Amino acid sequence: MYSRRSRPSREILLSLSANHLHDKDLFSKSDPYAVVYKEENGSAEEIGRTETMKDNLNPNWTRKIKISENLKMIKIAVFDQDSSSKKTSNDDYLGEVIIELQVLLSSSLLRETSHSLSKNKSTISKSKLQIFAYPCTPENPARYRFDFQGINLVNKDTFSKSDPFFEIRFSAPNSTTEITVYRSEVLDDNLSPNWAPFIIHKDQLCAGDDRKKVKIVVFDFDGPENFELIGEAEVQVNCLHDGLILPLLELKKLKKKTYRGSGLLKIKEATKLAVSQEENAH
Ligand SMILES: [Ca+2]
Ligand SMILES: [Ca+2]
Ligand SMILES: [Ca+2]
Ligand SMILES: [Ca+2]
Repeated sequence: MYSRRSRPSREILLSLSANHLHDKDLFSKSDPYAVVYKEENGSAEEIGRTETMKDNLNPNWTRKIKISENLKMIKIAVFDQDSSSKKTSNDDYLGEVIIELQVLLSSSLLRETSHSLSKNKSTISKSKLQIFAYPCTPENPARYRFDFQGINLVNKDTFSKSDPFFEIRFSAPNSTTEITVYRSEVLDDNLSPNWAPFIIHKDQLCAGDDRKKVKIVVFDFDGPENFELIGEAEVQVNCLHDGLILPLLELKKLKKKTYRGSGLLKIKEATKLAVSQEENAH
């Protein structure tokens, strides 16, 4: 008799984005966030939620939700944040998807899948939720503290200066899908921005594998769904160190003889933090 070979269960990260969300704010656009629930016998228990994106009907959330691959059913619901409380009942409901996890994993482990966000089974909605699931190296409590600065960024505004922010992106294991894992604040009219330092978990940053390359992409913010590329730099996570300076390039301009780059990105600090006991909380 053979017994079924059991292997340790993996952890899975869910990367979520949505488009064509309903506008549920009177004087601005919806401020969407997504909540992932474990769905069991008709009751739903929250596992995690994304950050809120202000005035954006096509959000690409950066915070990844970690789940065990052993779950049977999950529900992902999207809300428009109207109150500061954590209670979803105070917010406008934008729709949900209920999926069997194995079905989701078989279709979305190597590519992004799109799901209709409906309010109930009979309605067809234009709103879509995109899900990309990818494995995470388990038991990885490490965190990093980063502090980034832009130097002499190109100006992308006509009547003022660029309003820069940056995103960190990485390509998921065995996939070319690029995932945004961090987005900085916007600093207005500033060509040498000193962004706020931040702490990020290794699993969120690179699915726990620091041999992965990350891309740091700097944009000029013109509006919540409207930004211009300033330039990008690529670097392996374990090569990030204090004082590292990376050229920011707009790749499609590289062929131009007159192109001199789009400025520099200085890594003022890249510290791997010591593992402590309170680390498990995200
Ligand atoms: Ca609202
Ligand atoms: Ca709003
Ligand atoms: Ca601009
Ligand atoms: Ca500006």
